[in-house]
Amino acid sequence: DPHGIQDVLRQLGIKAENPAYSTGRQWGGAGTSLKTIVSPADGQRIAAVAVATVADYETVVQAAQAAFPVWRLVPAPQRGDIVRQIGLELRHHKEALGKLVSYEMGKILQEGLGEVQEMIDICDFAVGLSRQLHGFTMHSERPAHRMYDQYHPLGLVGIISAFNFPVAVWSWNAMLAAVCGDVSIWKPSEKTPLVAVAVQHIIRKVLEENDLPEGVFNLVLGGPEVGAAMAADERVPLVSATGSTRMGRAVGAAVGQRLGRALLELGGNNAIILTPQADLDMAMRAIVFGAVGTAGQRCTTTRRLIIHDSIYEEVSQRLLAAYAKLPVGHPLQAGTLVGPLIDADAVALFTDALEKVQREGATLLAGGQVVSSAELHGGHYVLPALVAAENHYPTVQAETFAPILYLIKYSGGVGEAIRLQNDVRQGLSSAIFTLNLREAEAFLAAPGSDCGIANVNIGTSGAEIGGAFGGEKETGGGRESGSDAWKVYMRRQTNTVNYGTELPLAQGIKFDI
Ligand code: UN1
Repeated sequence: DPHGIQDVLRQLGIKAENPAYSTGRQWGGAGTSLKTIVSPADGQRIAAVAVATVADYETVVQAAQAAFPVWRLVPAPQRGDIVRQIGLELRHHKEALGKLVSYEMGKILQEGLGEVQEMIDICDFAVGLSRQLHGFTMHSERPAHRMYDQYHPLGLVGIISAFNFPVAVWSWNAMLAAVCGDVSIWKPSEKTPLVAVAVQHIIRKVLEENDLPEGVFNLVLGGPEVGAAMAADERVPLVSATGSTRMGRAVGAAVGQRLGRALLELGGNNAIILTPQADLDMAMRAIVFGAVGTAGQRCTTTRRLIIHDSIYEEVSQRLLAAYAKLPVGHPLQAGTLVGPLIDADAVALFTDALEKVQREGATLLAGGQVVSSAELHGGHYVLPALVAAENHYPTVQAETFAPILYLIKYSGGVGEAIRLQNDVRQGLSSAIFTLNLREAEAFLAAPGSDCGIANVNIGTSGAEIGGAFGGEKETGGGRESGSDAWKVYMRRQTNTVNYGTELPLAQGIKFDI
């Protein structure tokens, strides 16, 4: 056990076999079928989890329904205090949880720790927010009338999270939901249930010490049937789902069918524009981190580089040099910058996309091989690929969840680069590197980037939690995390109070009875 995994599992309360669901402190569903979880880093068995059934989901929903009327009466700043304590517990377990994220999901330890830091950061954000669930006051058009809006707790919030950010995305949703007075039901990715079990154990101490009822923070380790049950469930007014566009379409349609609220954060096809006035030293670090970080498995991963032809040669040479010495290896090994892909299917998608795009006319410039060294045996490692391509190729238009960076040339002004950047079906993250004010502002203006995130002299990935996170078009339109994303977790109410002695009608309507 060179990486001390057994110690981490012990610290985080992971057993050899773990139950299928939890309503807070209590666990259940141990009798159902077992699923073994292996690490993408070395193929070793980590532990097993029981798979929740729709009946297990029903038990969890009932616990959540019972908890909601209690939890919504706890004053928001006191709900914030619970979140504050959760943030402290996460700090305490940052090292162990970061390591388990790294080992179960495959991202390098630095990124595993960074992910737990995002959880801590959103806790701090949510604590402050718990005293700032503000509405507006308006001036009524009628005399002796007062108008304002207020935000009430919404109810049960379903959280469907993906394997690539297996715990942070839960925290963005669950911590905001908690201070908003909602109770949450978390269905994590089937590929990464153990970190979810670990998180539930970490928050247990806080739930116990504060004597919280069962049902405020729920976990259900189910498959697509459980996701479908949640999406169709009228008792769940908000379903927040992160993952593929295919999954999002199904969830969005089911939630829409019952006129519920869906918060969707789906695929991206993120580009960085490099204009002739880019600071290339700065840009290189952003590009390489964005393209190969998390082995290309972030929804914000840089997938396209739109390069002015006057600097194309220099950029491609510098990238070739950087890619030639990328340390691909075990994610817990110090010095590794590129860990494994999540599983064998992901490796096949990577290889297929490279074959397909070359048939469409692209040139493979570097990487693209599956790594098969004895040292990395059992893991799903690939060499990140650099590909010279054109934006309209069908494979470039699709999101392949792997480290493939497409180099695309433009020759006109920044307007042409922006058109190429926008000419995909996804709209999550985007960036421009330029020291030219006109180019930067054109990129940020209304006819500029059509994405939910648009950065200047910063890459496409690694957003701070303080901003609203999400994107347009096939990315699904939802916003999670910072800014005023909390509003979607609440029920908005407009109130008008008449403290006068007359009953004037709005719009000056005369109606005498
Ligand atoms: C995701 O990949 O689903 O901006 C989330 C980033 C991270 C979150 C990514 N803060 O890259």
